[in-house]
Amino acid sequence: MVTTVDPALVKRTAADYKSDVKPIWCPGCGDYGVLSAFYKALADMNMDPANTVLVSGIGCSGRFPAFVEAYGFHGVHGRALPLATGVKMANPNLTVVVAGGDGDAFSIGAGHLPHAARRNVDLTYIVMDNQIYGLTKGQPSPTSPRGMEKKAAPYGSPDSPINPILMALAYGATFVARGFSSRPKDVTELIKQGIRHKGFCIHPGL
Ligand SMILES: Cc1ncc(C[n+]2csc(CCOP(=O)(O)OP(=O)(O)O)c2C)c(N)n1
Ligand SMILES: [Mg+2]
Repeated sequence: MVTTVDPALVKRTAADYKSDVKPIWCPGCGDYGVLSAFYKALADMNMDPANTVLVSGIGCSGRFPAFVEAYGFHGVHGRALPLATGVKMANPNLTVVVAGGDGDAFSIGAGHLPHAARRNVDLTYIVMDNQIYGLTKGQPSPTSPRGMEKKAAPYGSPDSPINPILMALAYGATFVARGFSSRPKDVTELIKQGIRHKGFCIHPGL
């Protein structure tokens, strides 16, 4: 006999949102803290995976959708916001969360931020800002501190970093918050507030 259960009556736990794909981030990476905070936020809100979509660009952080038991779209570098805007326009009933890195958000994809903000698209954008291009082995990003020495910047990063919070506020984002991955309880609360917020919200931080 087939019985159907109203999805709203199912009480999910954080473990229910873990996919079969295991993260292969470097040991100690703050991305793990954001991911576990995200599972917890989904569980606290009892989100229905069938109505939840994760969209990302490219980067270590761009692998986020693969680790979550929900719909996902791993797009191309810097184009997560236009993809997510399209998903939300096609079905406004979906909860659409965008995840990505500081390079994806503030470098190659920076041109999309002001437009997502001014249109106040109902998206939650989680930027995992590790102040570096992680996936490609450590080139300076727009948020790298001045003077940061790496193999790809042997004389130190010569440029001053941007301030993503000020940038998001200047663009008119209607919810802006910053968390720290080593404080997952705080990050969980911020993610929940962001998802509940009707409009564009951005969480740069790691
Ligand atoms: C069009 C294009 N340009 C460059 C790359 C190479 N690339 C892949 S990831 C990346 C930077 C990722 O940095 P970030 O967004 O900060 O993510 P992280 O890996 O640090 O999480 C770059 C430059 C690419 N994949 N596609
Ligand atoms: Mg990065």
